[in-house]
Amino acid sequence: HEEPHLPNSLSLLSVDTLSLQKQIDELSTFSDTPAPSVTRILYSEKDVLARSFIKNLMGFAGLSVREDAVGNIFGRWDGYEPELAAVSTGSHIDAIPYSGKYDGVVGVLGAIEAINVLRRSGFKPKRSLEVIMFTSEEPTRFGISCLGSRLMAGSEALEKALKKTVDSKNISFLDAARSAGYAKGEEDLSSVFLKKGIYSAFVELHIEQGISIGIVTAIAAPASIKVDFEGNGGHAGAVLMPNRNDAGLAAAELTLAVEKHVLDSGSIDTVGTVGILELHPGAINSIPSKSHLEIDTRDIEEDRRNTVIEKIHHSALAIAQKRDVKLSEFKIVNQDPPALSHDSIIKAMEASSQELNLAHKLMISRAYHDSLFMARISPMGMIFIPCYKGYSHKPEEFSSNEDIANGVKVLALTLAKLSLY
Ligand code: HGY
Ligand code: MN
Ligand code: MN
Ligand code: MN
Repeated sequence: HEEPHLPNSLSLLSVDTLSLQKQIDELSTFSDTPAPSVTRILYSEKDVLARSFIKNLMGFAGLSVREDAVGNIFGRWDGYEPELAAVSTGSHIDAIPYSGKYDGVVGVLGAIEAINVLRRSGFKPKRSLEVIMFTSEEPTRFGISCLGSRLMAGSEALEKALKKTVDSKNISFLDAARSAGYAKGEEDLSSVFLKKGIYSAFVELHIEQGISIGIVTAIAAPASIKVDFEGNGGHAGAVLMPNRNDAGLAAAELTLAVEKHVLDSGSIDTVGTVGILELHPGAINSIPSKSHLEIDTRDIEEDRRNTVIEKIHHSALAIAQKRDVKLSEFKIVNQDPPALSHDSIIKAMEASSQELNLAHKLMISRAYHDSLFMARISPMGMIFIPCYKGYSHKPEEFSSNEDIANGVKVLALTLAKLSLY
C-alpha cells in the first residue's frame, strides 16, 4: 500500500502551455460564427464535434470516459483507494452567440491538463480524480442555465420540464439530445442524478476579471424570467395613436422598469439585463402585436434579488393594464439561491496558491457556474484567473498563457491535496 504523497517538488508541476493553447485554439474552430467569435450551441453539429475532441483528450490523458443521458462527460483517474468519494473538477464548453474561446473552456481543457501535470510529476491520487464537462451551462438553446449540473444535482423539476422543453425552432429537448447520440431509448432523465456525497470536493477553474488568483467564496444568486405581451397590432399608418395597444411599447416600458427596480435596490451588487427583446411580426409598418422579453437578474443577496423580481412582476401587470395589452406569460424560469464555497476547499486553494508563490485574493463570483449546482451535492470551490479587461461573453475574451498555466497549477495542486485528504 502506497503512502500518500504530494508531488515532492512543486517545480515538477509543469504545464504544457503550448499544447494547452493549441487545444484552446482548435476547440474555438468548432463554431457556428467566424473567428474571433465563438458560437457553440448545445447538441449542434459543432458541439458534437467539440465533444469528440474533449473525449479524445480525456483518453490521451489516460482517463476512463463515461457520458450520461444528457451528455455530461466524465473522465476518471482511479485513485489507490477508489472506494472513497472522488475529487472532481470541470466546467463547460458551450458558448453563447458571438462569444469568446476561454469561458468554460479553460476549466475543461485546463482540468485535463492538470491531470497531465499530476501524472508527469509522479503523483498518485488516493481519492480518484474526475474531470467533468458539463452539458449546456449557458441557457442559449433551451433557456435553461446549468442544465447538466442542475440535473446532476437532482432537480426533479428540471427532469420533468425537459420532457416538454422545446427550442425556438420547436425541436424538443429529447429529439435534440437523441440527434447528438444521447437519451437513447430513455424518457427518464433521472439517471443523470448523482447521489449527494458522491464527490468529496468539486473545484472549477474559470476566467474572471482582476489580478492574480481569485479564490471564490460565494456565487451570486441568478434568476431569469420570460415575459410575453399581446395586443391587437394593425397598420402603422391607419391605426391612430389613441386606438393602439402596442405590445412593443409594453416591452419597452418593462425593460426600463427592470433597470429602475434594480437601481432602486440601492446596491451596486444588484444587476438586471433584458438581453432578448423580440417583436412580432417585426415589420416597420406593422404595430407589434406580440412582444417577448427575457430578463436576467442577479444579486449576492437572495432576498434583495427576490424583491426585484416581485417589483418586475407588479410592473408587468400594471403596464399591461395601462396599455390594454395582455400579459400572456410571466414565467420565472429559474430563481436560484446563491452558493457558498466550502471552507476546506478554500483552505486547499489558498495553501496551493501560497506554496506556488502566486498572489491571491478572496472574491465572490457574480457570474454563475456549474459550481452553483455542484455545491448541492458536494463541497465546492472555484479558482479564478485573470482575463483581459474582465471581458467575457464577447470575442475579445482573452487570458494569457501564463495566467492559464498558473490557474492549472493551482488546480493541480489543489486536486492533489484534496485527493489525499
Ligand atoms: O451567465 C453566466 O453567468 C454564465 O456565464 N453562464
Ligand atoms: Mn458564460
Ligand atoms: Mn462559464
Ligand atoms: Mn414567449
